[in-house]
Amino acid sequence: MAVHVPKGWELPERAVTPEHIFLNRRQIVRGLAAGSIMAAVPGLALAARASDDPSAGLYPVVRNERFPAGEGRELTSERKATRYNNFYEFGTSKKIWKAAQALKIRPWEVRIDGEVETPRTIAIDELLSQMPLEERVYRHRCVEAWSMVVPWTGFAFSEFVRFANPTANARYVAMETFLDPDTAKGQRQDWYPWPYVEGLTMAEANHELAFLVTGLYGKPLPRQNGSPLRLAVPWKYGFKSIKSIVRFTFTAERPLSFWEEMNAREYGFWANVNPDVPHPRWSQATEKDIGTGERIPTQIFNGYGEWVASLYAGNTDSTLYR
Ligand SMILES: Nc1nc2c(c(=O)[nH]1)N[C@H]1C(S)=C(S)[C@@H](COP(=O)(O)O)O[C@H]1N2
Ligand SMILES: [Mo]
Repeated sequence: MAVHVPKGWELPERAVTPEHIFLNRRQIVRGLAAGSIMAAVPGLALAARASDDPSAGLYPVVRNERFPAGEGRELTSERKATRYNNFYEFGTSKKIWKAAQALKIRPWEVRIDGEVETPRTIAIDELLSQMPLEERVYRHRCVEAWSMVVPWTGFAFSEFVRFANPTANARYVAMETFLDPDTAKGQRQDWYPWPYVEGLTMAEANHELAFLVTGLYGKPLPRQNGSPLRLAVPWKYGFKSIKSIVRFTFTAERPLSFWEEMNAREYGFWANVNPDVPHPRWSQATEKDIGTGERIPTQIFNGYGEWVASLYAGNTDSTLYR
């Protein structure tokens, strides 16, 4: 008997329960007028901060339903996703969200150079006005064995590649985070190879899942989540998803990423999620969902195998999964 096994994109959306946006824009404006009352309520202060962002009027945008959250997964609450972060520029604990408010997100320019027809620098708001924004619910799996499910807003990396117009010599794209030790105290710790760098092959960058993120929960991206521009490559460990990007350099040579430079044995260039390849110091078989608190099995390519496995067909690199 032929059994029809549904593909991920055929599964119902019931697994994802969009949470209510607890403040609408009018409430935020009213809150701003209330001034000092805001300071007493941290949640309100943060929402007001997001509305300070000149791109606030672009949100929310329509969700692309092509990428389901997965059976049994719920959206992680906005509060959890914005209060439990990795952003070493602001400290090595998960509680950097307050420190990250020091980040100056305007003016913000993005440099595009290396193997491109015409190197250029573009202001973030100009870039935003040229890219087709959509919302996508993605799973995010940190190498530390925790995970979340969040609605990012952004644009397909392939759209950005088209805009950047790389030459035929480009085989990789390197991305770089800002460097500003005055506001980011973590960058005064000089044993780290600042600035944070990550990279993808051109095939990965052009893959439909590779997403450049500018928003979260239908609002501009909070600073602690990597405002104003970060990457989301959900089939890879979270450290690949570089935050607060200021530069894209197209190259013929594979870039050396921040974590690879720190410890190549533990964190490689590929970093594809695989439950069967343990980290040298812990198992990757399961992960803790920081929303539900449940421990759940980790899936190959974080459950995106049906989309991305073909990218690595015939790739026998022993570091494909770390
Ligand atoms: N520039 C920069 N990008 C970064 C990091 C960082 O420390 N600095 N941490 C990475 C790691 S390990 C993870 S898990 C995710 C965390 O993203 P989130 O805080 O939005 O959940 O960001 C990634 N991008
Ligand atoms: Mo991570």
